[in-house]
Amino acid sequence: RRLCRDTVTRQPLAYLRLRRAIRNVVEQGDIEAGSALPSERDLSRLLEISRVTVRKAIGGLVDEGVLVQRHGAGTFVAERIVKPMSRLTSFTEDLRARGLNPRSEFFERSLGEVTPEESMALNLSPGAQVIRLHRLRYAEDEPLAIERTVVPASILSDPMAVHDSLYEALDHVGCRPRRALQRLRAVLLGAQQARLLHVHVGTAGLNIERRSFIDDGRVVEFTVSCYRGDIYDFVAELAE
Ligand code: 16G
Repeated sequence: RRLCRDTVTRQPLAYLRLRRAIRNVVEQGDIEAGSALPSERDLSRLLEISRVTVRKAIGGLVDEGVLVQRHGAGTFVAERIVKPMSRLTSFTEDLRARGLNPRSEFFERSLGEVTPEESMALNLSPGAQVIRLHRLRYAEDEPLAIERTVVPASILSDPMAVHDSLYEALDHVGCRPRRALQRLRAVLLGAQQARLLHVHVGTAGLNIERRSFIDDGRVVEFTVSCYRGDIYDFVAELAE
């Protein structure tokens, strides 16, 4: 509706104008999340601008995470995942609550001796055993986060007990996290992380450290997660 020809073509850098115009339309909710954008050809006819310009503008918005392209299906307004910050839930629970199917690809699932850094994070003495998980977390086929977790082996002794969800495994041994401290930091994804998460190098990531505790005060996990900043919104309710 708002994408009329005059607003787009009068500028020297037409593709930047178009890019901004589409972004505004999406941000104002004129096109709903998940819905399809008109085809490149239709947009180019409608606005009387070249397809090259349209393609460039759309490509930029795909890089920004505003739009997503699906092979053979077209271009869609990206749907963001809103994650409440104030609830101590797991990746698996968050996704199931949204009707999505979580799964993990494990790079590491092992038992070993704690490193000095891990012993500080977990309040363990040197020489203690820990289990380590390094995983790529997916919703269906879409990678969403990379996580590295350490858990004291005194709480969970068999790394293979984590089939997919850590919190489910902790539930089984009666050690569900009750409280957690979380630190969130912005990062730019490097080559390796970007490749795993199927995004461009330099896409924003949310680096989140979580230390969770059980009732008796012991630290049950230390996890460093890298969530995709192009699709995740972390929200918290604040009170005075
Ligand atoms: C979430 C937690 C992570 C926890 C994981 C367990 C954040 C930022 N991080 O990703 O600390 O280890 O869930 O999920 O929310 P799981 O039970 O599915 O393995």
